[in-house]
Amino acid sequence: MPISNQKIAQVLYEIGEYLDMQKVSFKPRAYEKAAQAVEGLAGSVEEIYREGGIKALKDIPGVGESIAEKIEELIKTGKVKYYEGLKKKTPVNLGELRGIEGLGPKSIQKLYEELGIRSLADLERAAQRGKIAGLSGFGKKTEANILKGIEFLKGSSGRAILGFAMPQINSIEEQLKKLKEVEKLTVAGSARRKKETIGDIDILVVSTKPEPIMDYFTSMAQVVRVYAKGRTKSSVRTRMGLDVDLRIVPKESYGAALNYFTGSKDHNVALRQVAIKKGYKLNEYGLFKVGRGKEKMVAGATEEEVYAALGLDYIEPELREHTGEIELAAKHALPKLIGYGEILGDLQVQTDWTDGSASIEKMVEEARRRKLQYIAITDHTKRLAMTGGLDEKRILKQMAEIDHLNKKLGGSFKILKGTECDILKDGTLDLPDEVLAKLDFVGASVHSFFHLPRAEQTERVKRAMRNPHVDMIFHPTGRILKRREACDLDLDEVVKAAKATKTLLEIDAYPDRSDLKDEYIRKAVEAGVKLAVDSDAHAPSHYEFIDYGVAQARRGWAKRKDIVNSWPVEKMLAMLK
Ligand code: DGT
Ligand code: CA
Ligand code: CA
Ligand code: ZN
Repeated sequence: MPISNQKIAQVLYEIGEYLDMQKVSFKPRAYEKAAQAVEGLAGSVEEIYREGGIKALKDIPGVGESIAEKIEELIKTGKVKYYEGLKKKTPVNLGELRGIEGLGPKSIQKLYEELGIRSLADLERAAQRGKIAGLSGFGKKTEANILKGIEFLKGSSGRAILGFAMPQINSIEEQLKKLKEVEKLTVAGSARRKKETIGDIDILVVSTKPEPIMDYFTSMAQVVRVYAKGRTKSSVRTRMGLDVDLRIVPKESYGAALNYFTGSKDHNVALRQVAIKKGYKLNEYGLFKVGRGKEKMVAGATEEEVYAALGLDYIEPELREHTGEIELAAKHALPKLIGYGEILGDLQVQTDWTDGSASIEKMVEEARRRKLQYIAITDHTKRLAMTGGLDEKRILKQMAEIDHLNKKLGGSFKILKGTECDILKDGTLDLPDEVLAKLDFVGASVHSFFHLPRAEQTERVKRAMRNPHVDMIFHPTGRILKRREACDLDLDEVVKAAKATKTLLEIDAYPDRSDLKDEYIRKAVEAGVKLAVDSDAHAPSHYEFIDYGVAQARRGWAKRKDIVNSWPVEKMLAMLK
């Protein structure tokens, strides 16, 4: 079994965290940096090692001799002795406990030392009995937040984050497509509608010979359980904990089946009502004219013909949530959504000046390779000390470097001088106005005090928007899927203030953020607030997340004119405050 970059990164992260728990200095940060670099690599670390050995590993940014040796050991033996030793010293389930928002390595160490907490179950028991509130440095509020975090984790388990599940979906898709019996294959369900999280993967195949496909599907290497195996439908569970449904249909029914299995269920139900009103019957086999005991198929081979026969314009999968799309399709008034591939620039990019893994040059190089025309360098600011956030002096230095790089580029690509400036507790900013005034682009975001009461949190963000230099609020609600709830914010107020102050709102495409989410995007679009789709890249490979942000924008009914970084750089800059 080849070892994935993700697994290697996880081991490196955990080594860093165990070292941090044991109060070792400097080393934890080195492991974290190396882990980030590994995570962000486009190619396979194992292959890099097989081709070039330790020496090639050391070319990965942040990977020195000692870390390279550990990666080698992991690839060769599946284990790292050093890591096992650290685990023995503090035998806690870091993977589990780190899932609770706000629990860092040092708190975990303390909970272990004082209360013997090793697992999530231990933690929940102790919190329920009020034992955590009594520890110095914890208190009642922390205890309540821990319980909240545990509840949150339970509520969101079972669903996978689309962007993180996508490599798995692609791999299954590719394997099945290689079978000669597969005539056509489409991923349907919530993954086709591009929902931010998916309950399972639904795959639709056209074939006249289902048996060998089902045999193959139920015995793929990643399958750990077969729930059902039949001629038209099989269901399995993968090693990564995702369920996959495979359905095989004949060519004539493909469109109707795709429509049915794409959903959403509410969209399907409403569509069926339209059919009934027209004297038709709609199901996964086709659209039928019903009359005197006889049924005649009128459409079914393609989705387009099904919608057309119902008198509707084609409805993009991202809109199929039964929130008005059918009515508009009947009136030929659906919006023309922003398209994949229409993003020209990325307005949130971190570099190795703070917690990104790559240099400005590397981030520029990859952006150009992906045909972007501009990026804003938006490293963190000083309050976010753990990322090495920039103070006034260092950001001025970075600006000089960007000027220099822009000159070298000679206008073929534009690097914008930007920041991801922390919004402090009271809504003021982490950099002085004189510095913000010198930047091309100012993004501001909340990275602390996530639990302020609604009115205070809303006023905090509004105050930041009133700053004449703040162009955009990054990841406005601060949520992290499966880990942290959104801040309690009055989004209607935020949207109103964005409009009044001409502040942009971000659609952060990083898969576990997807922030703003679809319904809020739609509110912003309706209010005439402009948005941007950013990758929030911390490594070159992260630009690929942009498509998930576009998906989210489409689910929020956004058009090209709503998304400022789908515009050329001059036009985009001209619309900033
Ligand atoms: P998920 O998996 O929870 O993220 O959401 P979906 O939408 O992928 O739902 P899933 O996998 O249960 O079913 C796939 C599609 O099949 C769903 O979007 C619509 C269709 N479907 C499933 N059950 C029903 C049903 O009871 N009635 C109708 N009309 N359609 C259904
Ligand atoms: Ca599904
Ligand atoms: Ca399903
Ligand atoms: Zn951020």
